[in-house]
Order: sequence, then C-alpha cells, then structure tokens
Amino acid sequence: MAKPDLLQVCPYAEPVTAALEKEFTLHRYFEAKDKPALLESLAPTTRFVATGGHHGASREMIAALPKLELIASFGVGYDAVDVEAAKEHGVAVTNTPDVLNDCVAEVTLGLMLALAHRLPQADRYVRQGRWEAEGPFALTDELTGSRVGILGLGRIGKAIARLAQAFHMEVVYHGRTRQEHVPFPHYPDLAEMAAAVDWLVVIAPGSAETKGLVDRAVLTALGPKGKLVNVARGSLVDEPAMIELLETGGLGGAALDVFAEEPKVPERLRALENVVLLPHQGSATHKTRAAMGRLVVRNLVAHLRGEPLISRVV
Ligand code: A2R
Repeated sequence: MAKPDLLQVCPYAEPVTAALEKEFTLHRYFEAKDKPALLESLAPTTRFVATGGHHGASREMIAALPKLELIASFGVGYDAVDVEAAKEHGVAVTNTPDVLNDCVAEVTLGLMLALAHRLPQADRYVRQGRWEAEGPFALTDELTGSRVGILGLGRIGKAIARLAQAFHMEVVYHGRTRQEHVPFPHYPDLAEMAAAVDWLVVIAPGSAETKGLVDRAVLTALGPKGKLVNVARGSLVDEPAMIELLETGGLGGAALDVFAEEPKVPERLRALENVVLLPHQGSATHKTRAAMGRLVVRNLVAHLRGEPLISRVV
C-alpha cells in the first residue's frame, strides 16, 4: 500500500527524516520552488503536516489542505502554528513538551552563571594575555543568596526553579494563577515581582496574550541591579526598551537566548558588555533534539494507527 503523504515544512535531523520516511511519503515544502503548486498537488490526499517552532503552519497552508488532520510541531512553543485556523478546520496540533525541560533549565542556569560571573569576558581576558599583563580580572557577582522571579512556572519553569534552589537562590514566581502545592511565593503582579527580585527569568509561551508582557515598567522595576533572562520567546519582551535601559544603566544586565527577529540581533545589543547572547540554544543538544524528534514521529505514527495522540495541544 502507498505510504500516506506528509508535508514536511522544515528540515529535520537525519534520524527524524529516516523514521518519518518509513511510514510516510515526505514532500519537502522548504525545498519546493513553487510552494502554492506543491500545496495544490497535495490538497486531495494530505492528512499530515510536520513542522517546527519557527516555521509553524499558516492559516493559508491549513486552508489549502482540506484533508489535513494533524500538524505535528517540533518544539514546545507552537506560537507559529495558527491554532485558531487549526481549530476552525478541525485539525489537531501536537508539540514536544517535557523532553526538553532539563536541557532548557541547564542552558538558563548557564546563561545566569555566565552573566553573573562574566564568564565570556573572563575567558577572553585569559586568551588575550591580559591576566599576565594586567593582573587579576575584576571581581564579579554570584548567584548564591540572590532571589529569582520566574515568569511562567510551568514544566520548564519548575526545572529552572529546582536548579536555582541548588544554587541557594530564593525562588518566587508570576503566572495568571497561583499554583497549589508549589512551595514558592506567587506574585499576581509582574511588575511587583520584578521590583522584589535580583533576576527575572522569562519562560512563558509566546502568544498574543504574552506579547510585550515584559514592558518598560517591568524592566524599570527590575532596575539598575536587576538582571533579565529570556529563554522563552523574544516577543514577550519590549526589546527596544530593554536595549535603551541596558545602555543607560536603568537595567543591570540581560542574558538572552531569544530575540524579537531571529536570527537578527540588534547591533546596539551586540555592542553591550552587560549582556550574554545565545543563538536560541535552549534545547539544542544532540540528546534533547533527538528526543524531540522521536516525539514528533510518535505523534504522527499514533494518529496514522488510529491511536491517541501523545502530546496534543489543540
Ligand atoms: O498563567 P498560568 O498560571 O497558566 O502559568 C503559565 C504561564 N503563563 C503565563 N504567565 C503569565 N501571563 C500569561 N499570559 C501566561 N500564559 C502562560 O507560563 C505556565 O506556568 C507557564 C507555561 O508553562 P507550560 O505550559 O508548562 O510550558 P513549558 O513547557 O514550561 O514551556 C514554556 C515555553 C514554551 O511555550 C516556549 O515558548 C518556551 O518555553 O521555550
């Protein structure tokens, strides 16, 4: 029997593609020169789309595939998938939660350590021969004993909280709802939390509701000694306000894995000394990316076999 058609929106690592090819006939959207023609040719048969956090699936794509049943997205954030359009067309959406919690939490603490101890600068100091020429590197800050406020104490936020506790940090959090059975104080007001902490870690989903949540008022409340960490989505932070406050000393520092217009990072941000910048590395390890890929495949195959989806969001 012919394998069912699957529209592959973005490239995957070889093991993921190989696993998909066992079950599906892959049609590579990202390689197609005439994308509308590819969609038109797939419209009569295609029940499956496999995509990624950045590429998502647009309303136009969903509408162009009337037989579509499932969009399987690689990554926990699925803000690039038009979920309203998916709901309207009765299309299910899956993501890849949980398997990346520890990895993203590790990268978060790595960013915080790098910013507090100025690890990138200290490394450069040694490489440039300045230790020998100029003597010891200037003293730095540390995490121990400081207070961290987590915006979004979900699956990843809780993993970050556990690591922060291992560094003897005090943990508080902000979310729309106070969580029972969570041992950390809840702040219903984000700006109030920002004023009360040394670190603000952003790890809530990107959505219309969270866009610009970390605005000028929140950043100002975090203040000249405060440090912002964003490992969620660039859209949650008012990036121009953040840059201006970092430049003028209104905000102490920032450790960022995500940006408003990736992979573009503003030149003014790149010029600052009080920031650590990563190219969206939160889940980018061999082990975690492989686990995320397996979950994409498991969702698609489950649906193909008429079994329940493993990680359905819509
Ligand atoms: O608001 P709550 O109590 O439902 O808490 C959720 C919080 N959250 C928000 N907090 C404040 N204002 C909002 N408008 C808002 N919307 C959601 O974010 C919850 O504690 C947390 C999300 O947790 P999970 O759904 O378990 O997500 P997970 O797996 O931790 O990933 C978070 C995000 C992804 O969506 C990617 O964009 C990023 O991490 O890599």
